Amino acid sequence: MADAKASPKDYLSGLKPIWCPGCGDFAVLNAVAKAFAELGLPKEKVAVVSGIGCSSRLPGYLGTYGFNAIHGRALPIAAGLKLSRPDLTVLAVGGDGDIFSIGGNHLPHVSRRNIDLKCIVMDNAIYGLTKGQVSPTTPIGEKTVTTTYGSIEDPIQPLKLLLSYEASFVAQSTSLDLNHLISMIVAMMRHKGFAFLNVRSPCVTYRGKEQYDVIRSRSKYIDKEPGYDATDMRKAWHHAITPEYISLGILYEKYRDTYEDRRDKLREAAKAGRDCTLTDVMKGFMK
Ligand SMILES: Cc1ncc(C[n+]2csc(CCOP(=O)(O)OP(=O)(O)O)c2C)c(N)n1
Ligand code: SF4
Ligand SMILES: [Mg+2]
Repeated sequence: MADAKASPKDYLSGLKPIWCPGCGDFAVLNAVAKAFAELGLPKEKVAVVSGIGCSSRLPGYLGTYGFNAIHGRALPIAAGLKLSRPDLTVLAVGGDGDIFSIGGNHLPHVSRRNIDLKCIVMDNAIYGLTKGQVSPTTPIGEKTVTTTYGSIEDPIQPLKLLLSYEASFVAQSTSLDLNHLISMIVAMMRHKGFAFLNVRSPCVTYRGKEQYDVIRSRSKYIDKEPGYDATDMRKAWHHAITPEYISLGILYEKYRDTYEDRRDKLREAAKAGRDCTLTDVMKGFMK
């Protein structure tokens, strides 16, 4: 049952974050607590799972259930948890290194299966915890401790990836706009199915303050366009790949059967014990 009296503070553990002053991850923590309070989620019905990284410390600062897993493995653990405990709201969080690099092979599968869990990436385009190595989202030409002349790699584009992985909810926000961030987290938590939110979250220590300037000067709130329709996949692609601006908002949201829905329908048919029922159920999925 929703706790009407819960305030954002009730969702915090009371541990003092050890992030550097100015780190974008503070805003994500605040936004998550505020979104949980707005949704009135019972604390004991929420589990936040992470991997390893500065950003992956986030579950420790929350007073919900939490699991700090190994590097890159937030998503498979979150998926297993959600499938075995459907009564829980399960949120996976982590960094661009954790989710797109070492853990990158898990994203396509939770997306295409449409498991009812949520994923927030704190994308600072660097490996923060390990002191500033190049990451899969570091822009080409960027100097880091492992690319002293500038990165020679083309970065991946998370929004483009998630659209092609068939994620049923794809959005982007930034630590620089707390209200927008809260609204995106609330929307993703309300979505039934796999929901992905990329958060442009500056690392002041290893990427400097210029990340703030870039996000501030190049962001565009795409869903403020008149007649904006988040179910339009072609528009979503445009906003995901355009080099002209950083798209903020829900790029794509479309409801379809979750993995759990199909599993339950098949189970019901199997229980009925008739082969023809099973075949009909399968045909329904293939439409
Ligand atoms: C198997 C394994 N490989 C490498 C590491 C070292 N390591 C810890 S965190 C990290 C990258 C962190 O970057 P990111 O996920 O972007 O998080 P951030 O610190 O930037 O928030 C790496 C390479 C590890 N802990 N385990
Ligand atoms: S190193 Fe970067 S990502 Fe890590 S806490 Fe400091 S500012 Fe944040
Ligand atoms: Mg990072």
